[in-house]
Amino acid sequence: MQLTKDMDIVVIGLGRAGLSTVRDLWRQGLRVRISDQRPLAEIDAETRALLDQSGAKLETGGHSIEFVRGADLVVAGPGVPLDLPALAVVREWGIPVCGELALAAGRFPVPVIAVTGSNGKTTVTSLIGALLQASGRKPFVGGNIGTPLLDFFAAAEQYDCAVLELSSFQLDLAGTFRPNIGLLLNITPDHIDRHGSLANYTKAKQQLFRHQLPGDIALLGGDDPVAAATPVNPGVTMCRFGFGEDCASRIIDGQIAVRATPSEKKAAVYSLAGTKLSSSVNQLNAAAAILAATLAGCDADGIATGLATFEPPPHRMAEVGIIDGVRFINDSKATNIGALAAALGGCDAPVVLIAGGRDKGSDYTLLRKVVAAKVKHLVVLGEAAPLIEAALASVVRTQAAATMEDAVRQAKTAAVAGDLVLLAPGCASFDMFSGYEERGRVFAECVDRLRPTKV
Ligand code: UMA
Ligand code: ADP
Repeated sequence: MQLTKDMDIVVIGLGRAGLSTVRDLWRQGLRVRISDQRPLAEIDAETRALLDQSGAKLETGGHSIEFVRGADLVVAGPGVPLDLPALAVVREWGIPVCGELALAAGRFPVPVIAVTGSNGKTTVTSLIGALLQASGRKPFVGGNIGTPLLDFFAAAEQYDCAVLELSSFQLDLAGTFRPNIGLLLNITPDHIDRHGSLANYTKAKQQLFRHQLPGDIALLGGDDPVAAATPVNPGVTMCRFGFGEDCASRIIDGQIAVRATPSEKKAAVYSLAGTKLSSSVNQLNAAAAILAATLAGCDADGIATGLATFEPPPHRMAEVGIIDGVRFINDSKATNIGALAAALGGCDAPVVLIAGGRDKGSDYTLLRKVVAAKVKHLVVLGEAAPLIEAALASVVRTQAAATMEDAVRQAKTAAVAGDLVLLAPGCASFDMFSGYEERGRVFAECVDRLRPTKV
């Protein structure tokens, strides 16, 4: 996006991404005004001091139409809803609205690998980073995973490639951003409350490939019908990964066989035995990441080393204890029904499931089949409890819990030796916790308290 020094730019939302955006614009010598819905007192002291020093105009406690008047460009943070009244007016006035990806478009001096999908983004993004690093490369790893993507430009000289995790929120306002290698892992319903429909959510995800040019690469999840059928631009190389025969990166008996080009006679084969990537969803994630790393130029030794040493991010199908023969699994990051279904699909023992939290407009009846097949008892928790109970009580014995402590105790009572107690909420955590990390931590603490005390 072409920016000029005389432009009046308004940034809406001063979170991690918003602050990184402001810094990026300042580095380019541009003037910025900032609007945040939080009252001034809730903005941390360091940020306030920085803003004071800069003399930037700041609006707090909401977004007024007056404040955006006269802007030449409005940059919205990823968490800012697009139907915000101030943004609607801005659009009516013909002022362009963009996000951080649009500001990054065309500026990366290194190859960009970008990962999106409903589930597996963080695991695949961090795994690609690990494979590149083990191959002697210097990747920037950022985006939705935590480090804002515009931070890249604060130290661009340190990196020889960028690996970005991208959310549908970011892709909604991506401008002409294009990755050299784009990965779409899967599409299952999520964030319907924000996007309005599954069709809009799907469109946002597929936006990843919209501006790719001949020579770029699109990698698609082969086992997900929507991802696999995503159209790509003429001249873009498309490969799939998954279990199917047509996959360039194919899972066969827990091993990944990769043919970077169809003409390659012999596949490179990577075993996941002895790695922390052996679960069925992580086999898929490994197939995606290995393919991306191979196409980015990593050699087999580097990839094998990266796989062997990779530590998956926490709160994803992590065993937190075995008590009286019952295994307790923390999958607090399962914040949508696709992740919940995938978690259940990979369970090899009867499951006592703890689910619920803040609803995101999900249709829980889609879980009936997998719940009927895998779950012997369901404990529902949080704001979505009545919705989940209404959708699933006809296929499984269901009980409501008021707190995580209650939920864990009820689950333990319903389980016998050999069963799994699985926390896979299928919902956001913000009704009861600060985030999925706190929810997972509290779950593990409650499990710990079930252990017999030593005398
Ligand atoms: N705000 C407003 N007006 C609004 C809404 C929010 O002013 O209408 C302000 C809030 O007061 C707050 C700030 O915006 O000051 C919050 O900004 P944000 O919600 O855009 O979040 P950031 O802190 O900037 O974090 C964002 C991503 N958050 C979201 O997309 C919601 C982080 O992803 C990302 O790690 C971070 O940028 C760095 O790139 C988190 C996330 O939950 C993990 N992502 C969603 C997901 O994974 O499902 C998409
Ligand atoms: P994201 O960043 O997309 O949220 P994560 O790697 O953080 O993805 O995993 C989120 C949730 O999705 C976890 O519950 C995890 O067990 C599950 N998951 C991970 N990979 C996949 C996959 N390929 N397909 C379905 N679910 C997955």
